Order: sequence, then structure tokens, then C-alpha cells
Amino acid sequence: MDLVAITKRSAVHAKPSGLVLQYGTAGFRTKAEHLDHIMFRMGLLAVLRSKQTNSTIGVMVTASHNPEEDNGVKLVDPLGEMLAPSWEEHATCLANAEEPDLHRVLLDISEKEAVDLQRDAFVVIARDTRPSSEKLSQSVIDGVMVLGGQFHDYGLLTTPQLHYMVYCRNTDGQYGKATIDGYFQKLSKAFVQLTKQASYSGDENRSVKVDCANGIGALKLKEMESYFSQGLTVRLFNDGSTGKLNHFCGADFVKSHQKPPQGMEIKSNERCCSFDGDADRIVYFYCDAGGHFHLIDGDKIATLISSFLKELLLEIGENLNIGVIQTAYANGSSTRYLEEVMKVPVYCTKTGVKHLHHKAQEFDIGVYFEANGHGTALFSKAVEVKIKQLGKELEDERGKAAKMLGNIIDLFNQAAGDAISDMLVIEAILALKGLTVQQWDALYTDLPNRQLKVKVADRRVISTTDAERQAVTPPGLQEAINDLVKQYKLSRAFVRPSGTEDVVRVYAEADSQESADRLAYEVSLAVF
Ligand code: NG1
Ligand code: ZN
Repeated sequence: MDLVAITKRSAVHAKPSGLVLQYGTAGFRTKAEHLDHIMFRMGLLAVLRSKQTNSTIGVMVTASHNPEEDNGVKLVDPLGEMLAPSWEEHATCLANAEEPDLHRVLLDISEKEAVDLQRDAFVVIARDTRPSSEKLSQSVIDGVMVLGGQFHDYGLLTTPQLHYMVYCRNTDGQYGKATIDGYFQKLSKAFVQLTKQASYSGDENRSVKVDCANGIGALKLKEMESYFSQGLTVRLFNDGSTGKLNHFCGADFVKSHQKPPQGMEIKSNERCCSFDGDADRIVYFYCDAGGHFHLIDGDKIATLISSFLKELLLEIGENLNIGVIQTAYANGSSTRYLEEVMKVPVYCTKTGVKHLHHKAQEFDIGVYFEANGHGTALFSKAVEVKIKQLGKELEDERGKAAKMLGNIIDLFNQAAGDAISDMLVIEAILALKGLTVQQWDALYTDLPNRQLKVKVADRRVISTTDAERQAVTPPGLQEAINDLVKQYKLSRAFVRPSGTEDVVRVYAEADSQESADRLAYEVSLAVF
């Protein structure tokens, strides 16, 4: 480690004194102007993590669904996963070290994690379309270079595309080619094979309208056009040519306001979806003939996908265990439908995709989605090999179903929830089953619900257990919530401190919108 060089470069990316930031659920996130030193230091940290794991590490510059003025950064671990928890702590220490302490912290991390500093390091970097992202990603590169790391800058990518690249690079290309062409080749091949099998549905001209949140999704969907000659027409809105990123549009806006995005013309019963700013979330929606808006969120996406997978497994005749992973925010109707009608086991984890992802890895097939539309499906290596082998060997109906499942496996991005890949999976399933968006929506009816944010002096006074569904502290809070919940029908409510914003989130659902609203409000009063 060349301490003199590090000191010199670090001075160029000086930390504003007194600024304290934490590596949260989605890495670091704040106003872009406060992030230069963080980017430089995450470049340093990525090199250490790469040396320690002897693998390629990813660094993504994005603030997802947050306003255009914000930015953020997160590291991607060797198998395309979120950074390991002990390294999140190192990231926070490194980010908050005052300039003179920087070496000591770097050496401390290296020692604690037994990093062999002589090893080579390789880091891949990508960014979203925010005006601040290009310069900030240069600061990451500066950090990588000063520690002698090699790097490849992918430039503009969606977050899940970077996760995919990291995964490919660390599995010797077995998962796919680590290029944007490799990504589109893999997805388009699987999608085209699937839609060929769907030709009997009679709907040759399938089309979907996409609200791209004025972000990277638009760019990548345009690039994707040349890979599909038929099968699906994707019409882009909020493509960034006029509107502002995530402003009155995108998956987060549509989900939290439960209304259509601006900048999109919607005819009745047309199938529409929204990506978020870095294209790792997707929600579907439509307006019915009476002009009523219908949201199809992550829970209903998980339901469609897991039902389809279960049906395919039945046809193939393989007894594989399939599980659906949700968080406390999953609508109660979805959980009931999955457990009671579909007879699929459902598990609840803490908020944040890393928790869902890890739980999903315990199954032969694990489908996970947050209600906000972030999710994917994971298939164990053994399942993938078996299914693809059956698809080659069998010529009958079972073989046909196995081929279909093999293509579905290839169509999912198993490194991370991916709006583009999820959209193609959903479009393929709807085509194969000949389902309209209304029929999909009608699987079950969401319980009316309300989410509120409460500003408190210190959100850490609230601690939770049972996958965040029960408050442990402050004393008396859970009892107060229980008493309120008892006063409503089909009701449920919980509070938890946000991992990405300085707020406490309140969630309530009940048999009517008025009751859900009232319950959420009453619970928010109990939080003070
Ligand atoms: P927090 O701020 O911890 O609630 C939010 C989302 C998560 C996840 C992360 C990361 C909700 C209620 N919470 O977390 O699901 O997506 O951001 O982006 O939607
Ligand atoms: Zn996102």
C-alpha cells in the first residue's frame, strides 16, 4: 500500500469534516455533492474486497428511485450479491474516517479480514444516467487506481446489469458473457424460444407500454430493440428526453401514490409497467374501462411467477421444493392466496433484498419479491442441470414443459432483481398462459393498505423482531399497536425504522381504505 500516494489522492477527494454517512440497505445515498470522498473510498474498499475474495467486485453509482439531485454507491460481491454485512461495517468506518486516520482504517480492515495485499484486484464499475454520476464514477476509479487495482468501466448500465456482469466474470462465463451484448443475447434467446411455444395463444401482436422513470431503463430498452424482431412490441415513455429522473414517474411513484405516472398516455385495459431509476424494480398497472387505476405490485408478480413455475413442475413430474419469500410489506391477500390456494410455502424476511435473496437460496426454486417490485427467482445449480437435461432428452409433453422451464431459468437474472428481465419473464408467462392483465389482476384482491413516514428525533429507538413485524422497543409501543389493530377487521400494522431514509415507516392494512388510513394514522401517533 503506497501510503503517500493514497494521502495525496485522498486530499483531492477530501471528506467534508463532520459529515457522517452510513452504508445502509442500498449502500450510501445522499445529495450528490456530498459523495465525492465516499466514491474515492469505495474504490479503495472494492480493491481490498477483490484481493480478499480473489474475485471481481462491482461498484455501482446510482441512487435508484431517489431524486435526480441525489446519488449513491454500492458494492457488488462476487456472485452478484449485495456486500457481506461485515464489509458494510468496514465501508461505514472508511467513509467516516477523518483524513489523517484513513491509512489506519485501511490497514485495520486489511488485518481484520486477512487481506493479502500482494494479490491482484479487479473492479468493474457502472453508473446510472444522473448528471452527477459520470464524475462520481471517475472518483471511484481514482480510488481503485491508487491501490493498484485493475478495472473495467462499463459506463451506463442498469444496476442489475452490473450484478450480472460481476456474476458472469466470477463463474468463468458459465452464467453468460460479461458484456452488454452477452446479456441481451442470453435474454433474447430465451424469450424468443419461449414465445415460439406460445404461438397458440393467438395474440401475435403483444405489446406493453413502459414508463422508464426518465432513467437508464429507457436507454437499455432501446438497445434491446435490435435483439427482437418479433414477439413483443415495447413502447417507451418517460425515456429521459424531456422529463426529470423519477419525477412524477417510475415504479416507486406509481407504487407509493397508487396512480399512473405522468407523461404516459394510457388507454383502457392496456398493459403498462413502470421501472425505477436504475431499472431494478418493476410494477405493472392498467386503467379499466371505468377509468379506475389498478396496480399490480411485486406481490402479484411473485404470485404469477410462482404459480406458473409450480404448474410447470407438475407437468414435468419433478418434486422440487419451491418457496416464495416476502417481507412484512407484502399484502395479506397475497400471502393468503399463495398459502391457501396455491399451496406454496411463504416465508417472511426483513426488508432489503439481501435478506430475501439469501432466504431464497435455501430452496430448489426460490421466488422473492418486495411489494415495491424488486425481486427475481433463484434456481439451484442441480435443478438447472436436471431441467435442461430433461428438456433435451424427452420428446413428450414433459420434455416440452422442461424446455419451457429451462428457458425461463435463462430469462431470469439470478444475480439481482431486474426490471428488464422480470418484464420479459412476465410477458412470456402471460403469452404462454394466454392471460390478459385483468385476468392476472383478478387472481386475488389486495387488502386496502396505507404506508406513512414519521419523522422522529431518533429512529433507532425503535427496534424490531419477527422479520420487523413486532416492535421490541420502546416499551409499550407494540401493546399500543396491538390495541389499535384489534379495533379493525382483517387488520395488520407494524412500524420499523427505514434503512434508507431518516424516518420511521408505518404500514397498516384493513378491510376498507378508510380503516387502513385511520389505523396507519393512529399507529403513527403511537410512535411519537
Ligand atoms: P427502507 O427505507 O429500509 O424501508 C426501502 C424499501 C425497501 C428496499 C430499500 C432499498 C419499502 C417499504 N422499503 O427500504 O423495500 O427496496 O428501500 O432500495 O419499500
Ligand atoms: Zn432501484
